[in-house]
Amino acid sequence: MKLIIAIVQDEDASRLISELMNDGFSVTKLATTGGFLKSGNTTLLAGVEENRYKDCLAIIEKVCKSRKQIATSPVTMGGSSGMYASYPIEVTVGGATVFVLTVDQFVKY
Ligand code: 2BA
Repeated sequence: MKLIIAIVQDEDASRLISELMNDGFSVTKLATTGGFLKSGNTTLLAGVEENRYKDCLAIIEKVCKSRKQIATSPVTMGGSSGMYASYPIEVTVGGATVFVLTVDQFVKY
């Protein structure tokens, strides 16, 4: 069995959950926050059988789109002056950041 951890954008989460569930996958949704943008994203957990995890990955790849976002980056001015200025930077977020872990044991009580 594999545990798929997929970090996706909020905009893609509902459709992704629907498509995964329609295909028979069990999913848990977590509300998470990206460390860099400090804005909300969604992390999905899916425990899937070894012979099906590639189908799960294919759905994630199909549904999750990459998008450009503008982030504000703080930069220090003049080293010891202690002054800060912000400038906008464009980052491409997603489609999805996915970790695939091998599960040692899966039990339900
Ligand atoms: P954030 O950390 O908010 O990152 C959002 C996007 O900002 C990233 O998109 C990337 O394009 C950019 N970014 C992140 N760190 C950066 C840095 N130090 N310098 C410049 N740009 C940077 P994605 O790579 O698609 O990541 C989307 C979200 O997936 C991340 O949100 C984070 O929540 C998660 N993530 C990505 N890689 C991860 C990893 N190795 N471990 C854990 N979570 C990860």
